[in-house]
Amino acid sequence: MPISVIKQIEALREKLRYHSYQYYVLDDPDIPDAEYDRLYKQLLAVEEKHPDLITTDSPTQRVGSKPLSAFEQIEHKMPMLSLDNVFNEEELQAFNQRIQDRLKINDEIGYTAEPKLDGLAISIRYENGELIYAATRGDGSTGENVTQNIRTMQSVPLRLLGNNYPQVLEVRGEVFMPKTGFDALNVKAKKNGDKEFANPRNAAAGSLRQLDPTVTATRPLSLYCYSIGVVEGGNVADTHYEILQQLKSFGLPVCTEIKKVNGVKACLAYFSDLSKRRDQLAYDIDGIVYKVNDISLQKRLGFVARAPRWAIAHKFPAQEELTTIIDVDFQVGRTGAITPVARLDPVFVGGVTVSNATLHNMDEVRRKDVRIGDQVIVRRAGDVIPEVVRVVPGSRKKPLAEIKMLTQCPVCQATVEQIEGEAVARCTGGLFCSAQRAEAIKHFASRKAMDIDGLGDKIVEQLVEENKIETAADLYQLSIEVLASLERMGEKSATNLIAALNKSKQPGLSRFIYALGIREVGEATAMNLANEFKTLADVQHAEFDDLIEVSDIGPIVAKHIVNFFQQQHNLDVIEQLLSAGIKIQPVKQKSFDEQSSSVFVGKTIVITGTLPSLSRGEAKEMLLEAGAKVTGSVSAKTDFLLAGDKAGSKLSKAEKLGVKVINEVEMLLHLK
Ligand code: D41
Repeated sequence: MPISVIKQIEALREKLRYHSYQYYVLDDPDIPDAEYDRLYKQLLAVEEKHPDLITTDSPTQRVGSKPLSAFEQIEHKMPMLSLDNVFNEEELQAFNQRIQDRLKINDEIGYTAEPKLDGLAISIRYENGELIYAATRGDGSTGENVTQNIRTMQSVPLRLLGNNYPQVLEVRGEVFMPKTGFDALNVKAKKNGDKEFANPRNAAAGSLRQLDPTVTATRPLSLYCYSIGVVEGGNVADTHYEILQQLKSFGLPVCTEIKKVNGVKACLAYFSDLSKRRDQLAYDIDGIVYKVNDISLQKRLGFVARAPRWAIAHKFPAQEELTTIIDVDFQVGRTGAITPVARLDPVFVGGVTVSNATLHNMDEVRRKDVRIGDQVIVRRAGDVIPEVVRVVPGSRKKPLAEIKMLTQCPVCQATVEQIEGEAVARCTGGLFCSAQRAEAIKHFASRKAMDIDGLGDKIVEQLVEENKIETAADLYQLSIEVLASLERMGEKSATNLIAALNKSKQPGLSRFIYALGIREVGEATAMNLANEFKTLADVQHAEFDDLIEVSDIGPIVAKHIVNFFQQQHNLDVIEQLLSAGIKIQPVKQKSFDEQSSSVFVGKTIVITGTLPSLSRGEAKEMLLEAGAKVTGSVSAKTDFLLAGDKAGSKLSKAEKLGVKVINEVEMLLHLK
């Protein structure tokens, strides 16, 4: 191979990368598109003559050829956290105050302020400058491998620029669809008789979840990076703002609106400025994110549950529109709660057409004095269920009938009960009520639960109504024939659904607990239960007193959990699920060294012996600050024993129980 060819190819690739960088990252194209195309075609031609010189990081290698049959799961080596919200100045002040109190700082805190893009969070891993994989956020611990699709995005470098990047660099950011690209995509969809997308966020999500990367390649997706995950073999700056500048210098796109601001007043000024310019931005945003700029302060603040204490999303107010209530129906939820739902004259609000809105419960109906025929204001914020806010004052021109709660369940006719002191009314039919059963099964199959692809609400309703299934466990006994006999189901979708059911058979413990649909046990609580008890059997047998020890679980939730596992039919369903081949994956206990700087969050730690430099009180304070629980005695629930000199009986007990023992240096290293 002549050296000159290799050099020519590399020079062309570098030029193309550089011009892409000018265009996508700096937003400052330095050559006309036609010139870029000419260079690109030149590279294609040379590569065609020398196929053995094609590398995966070549600008010509964005679109892989093979569609996938499903996305693989990828575990995030450092979890992708979520963001807490505030909705007004007062809540933002309180956020800032908590930070000042914790850090014991009276001066104004330095923040960065950035638009909160309305897209999907992803993580992209580079090793030695080369894009290795990209994964969606998923539940924060595990996401889907969308590498093929991310590679098709022109703004995502397949190779980082320069040579100052760390050996391993995970970048986190938001994939979104700019407004003009979205409009063009919908015009095209309409012309071709395809389904249009409701809003840019849905379009971005749909495009990223394509199994065929050639489809994704035609979609106008963009990326802005907003933080980093794992970094190895290299240094990053010590402020958030400078880290973002570094990312930019590696060729990664970063939003140009990000600013440094000091104190709450400056945050609010930024918020107000961007609110005014929101419509002129090229992309949809649903708020502003503020982050403590200094990384060492971020580390001192740590995390609670799954969100950092050092960042907050300040959401724009929900959008509101006027419409009319055509009717009120009652829906039965999986726990029997009966919710009044307003049927509306369809109205476009917050990016989608809304024709139903919740009225929550009868207390709310009475408080707002909502009646059929009223003109009302409906509100929709982000991904929240639309709600009726209030009746338009003075709009009721004639007397209208009051809305009354039903006395019998609209589905199973069982009595509806209203418990003293509770706002919600409930159907007493329990599992005899097909609506409750159907809702429980829908919840079981949903994305954040067992994630059974293709088992939509309508299918579950049909299966339950036609008595083809009674419980979630029956799903795993369905045959292709039975499924294919359903309305709007063919042989092919039936086969796919069976495959999806099989694929769902290896859930993590927290997903499985969440899927059971125990009252008030959401994703975060399920995660806490899994981490605390490690096995399903231990969760099942946990007593009230053990449960209230778990973070986020109070007496009411603890009681719901105990009740759930006392009911024989629930135990039967669990038994049937396990004998249908569901294998709950063991809770992963990462080795100490693999864990991120947040190793102590939510962990139970015992301190013993004389530490070389700190007093036990000081060590305790630092650990509490890092989100740990510090207790006095070693038990099976202890995560770490921090041991100094003359550790004595606690050390021997920890060793016997297999509790990880660390010393002061190890603790300090992991607090940094
Ligand atoms: O623009 C966004 N949507 C955005 C999302 C942003 N600008 N910054 C973010 N920062 C974080 C932390 C502070 C946890 C690194 C985020 C998100 N998280 C986020 N997006 C989805 C879940 C969390």
